[in-house]
Amino acid sequence: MEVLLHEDLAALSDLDEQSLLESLSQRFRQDRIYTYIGDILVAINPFKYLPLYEKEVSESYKYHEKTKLPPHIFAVADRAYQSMLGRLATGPRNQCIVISGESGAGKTESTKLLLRQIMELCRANSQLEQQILQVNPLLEAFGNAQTVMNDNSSRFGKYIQLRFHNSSVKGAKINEYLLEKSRVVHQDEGERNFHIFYCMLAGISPEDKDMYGLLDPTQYRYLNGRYGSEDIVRKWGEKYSEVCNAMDMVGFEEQEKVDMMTILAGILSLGNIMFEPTETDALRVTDKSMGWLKATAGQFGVQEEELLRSLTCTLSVMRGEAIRRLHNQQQAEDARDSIAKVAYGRVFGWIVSKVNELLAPNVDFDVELSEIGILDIFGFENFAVNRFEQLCINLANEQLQYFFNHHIFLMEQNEYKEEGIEWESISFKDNKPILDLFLTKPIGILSLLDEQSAFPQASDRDFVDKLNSKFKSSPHYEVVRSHSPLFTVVHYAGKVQYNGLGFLEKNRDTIPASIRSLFINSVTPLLSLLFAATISRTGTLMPRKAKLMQKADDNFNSTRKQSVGAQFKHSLAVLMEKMFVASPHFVRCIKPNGSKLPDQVDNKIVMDQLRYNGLLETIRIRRDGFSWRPSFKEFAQRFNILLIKPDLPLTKESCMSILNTTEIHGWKCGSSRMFFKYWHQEELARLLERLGKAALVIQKDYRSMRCRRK
Ligand code: AOV
Ligand code: MG
Repeated sequence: MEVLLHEDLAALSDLDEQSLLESLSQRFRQDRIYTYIGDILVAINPFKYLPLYEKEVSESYKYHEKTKLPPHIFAVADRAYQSMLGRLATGPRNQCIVISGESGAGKTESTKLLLRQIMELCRANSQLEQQILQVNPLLEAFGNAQTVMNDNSSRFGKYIQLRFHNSSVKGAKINEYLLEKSRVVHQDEGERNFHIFYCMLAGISPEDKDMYGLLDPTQYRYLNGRYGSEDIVRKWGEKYSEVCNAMDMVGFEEQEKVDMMTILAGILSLGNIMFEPTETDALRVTDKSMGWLKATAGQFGVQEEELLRSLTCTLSVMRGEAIRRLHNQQQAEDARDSIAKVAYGRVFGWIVSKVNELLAPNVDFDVELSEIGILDIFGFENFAVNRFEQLCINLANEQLQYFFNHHIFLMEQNEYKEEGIEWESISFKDNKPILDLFLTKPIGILSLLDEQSAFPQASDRDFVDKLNSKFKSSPHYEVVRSHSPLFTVVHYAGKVQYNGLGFLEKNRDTIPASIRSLFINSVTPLLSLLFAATISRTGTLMPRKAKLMQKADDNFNSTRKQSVGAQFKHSLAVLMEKMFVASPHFVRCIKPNGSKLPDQVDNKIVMDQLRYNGLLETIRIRRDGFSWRPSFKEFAQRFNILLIKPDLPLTKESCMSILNTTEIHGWKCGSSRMFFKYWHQEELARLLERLGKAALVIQKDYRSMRCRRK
């Protein structure tokens, strides 16, 4: 029993796959959803409310000793915060908390709990704290949606950076990654559009509904003509007030909110515009949807004729001459959908950049800020049909797994070798080859996709044929024999079959100039701003530079515009760079079953996750390894106080004599650094604290002695 209930799996001497599974599910059945592997937190999604996050619990985890309380997500918050303040250990001041797990495993919930607890820790209690906490409901409304894997699935990735000066929070910045815009115009079976549409329709007052020109929800094609039960609609309505409230708190202006909702209403109307061929070459809008055309033009604040033109034909300039090409029905429908996607995407990007503007730290330039970043991306996905979006999402998860492996296995074991520490190597499933399959130049999947996207005539089939011929012998790639352009990637977390249809178009993601000029001329201020400016990779609006760039890609040959794949690759690389120089904290979320049900463990599903996460290997390395490895200088500088000799030379010998005065065992000395087990950090921090307290007592005694003398 003692073994099964152990709170730190790294403390167990003997553990195999089966007993690990048993141990975790035993704990889970007792609602102990959190377990440590050394300094790594494993969290199993309970899919039910647990009384784990109340005020008293939050209080008890502030500045606590790790071993005194059960494992908890609040403990991770505490550790990150204390480390940032330099109270726990040496190492980079900037922290990053990396949360991983497949779709529905609990990453976003963990992120919210972490944010909440960090705000509690820095006792922000200010307007800024409220603003920061309100960002999540706002982004979730616009960026999350129901999928078959998760009712509140994040359809974008985010890295939230909390900025501090000493112990107090000064601001925050959000980086967002690749919103799944295609969801606006299409959802698969059992899925929904972004939450905000349903919330808006459910929560809006009758007067506002009239003002925005909204009709009955079941009428809208982009919502699949589906709505929800009374119960759900009531919840959406409540959520709408929360979102409006969040916008107010964060600092959005009334007019901006009105504009935003009007644009959303316009997107819904736009989706209902249908076309039919005429006897001549031209297309026309069906009689039934003439009303929708009018409504859309009104909502977007544009001329009806101009909107119609940009739907039914393309204007291009060739050798100085304007050429008009009429669309066929399919092209007109594609144009309609791409307007909807781009408008929604821009609104989302604008929200993020506005949030960043409002939450930017208000400090002098020379004030040095430290940071805690929390990474919450879209989890690994494997649906009935997997498209370009899933490919990007799964690539991001590969990258994250690589980051984990690199930190936990590679870096650590390399240092043992370099520093001459005796060590029996622990093998792990290295996913570098899969990352290479995607990212290598010039023949990775993304490069080949870019190459094909640059040919206007190339088809999705050509792209998949290229992949097949280049990668047929790769162990991480499988050719699929089919009429459709299918291919399979063997990811770290399992095989995923992708459907290449639409890859080239989605990767190019060009907006015809006619659409841009249509919107620039909109009388809705926000819409015109969104298209006059561009949103940079970092999420800020850059109007001036944007105009110059836009000129370049308005020339229809958008060769100079970076593809979606290339942008994504770049933003992942920037993120990794940032994370590699911070002190990481890992939270590994596990999904207990595939049915989103409480109190149920599906052994196969959990075992799969334990395996591909490499949890057994992680336990071994945390048990036997030395996860804290300060240099002699770092260590001696910080802990010389234990010897009460501030002028101690910063050498190996000093480190050893410091440690010899303590009762700490099991550490080792390398050639340039010390090697400690994960629990040593806390033990040393405790010694320092005790010393600090003793010093206070001495000071107090000394002062009272002086008083008495007087
Ligand atoms: P995800 O972020 O990992 O999936 P979420 O954090 O959205 O997953 O969790 C999915 C659902 O599980 C939530 O909506 C909650 O109902 C439930 N849940 C998760 N954690 C807890 C918890 N600690 N206590 C109670 N319920 C919880 V995705 O964004 O799809 O990759 O893309
Ligand atoms: Mg999520």
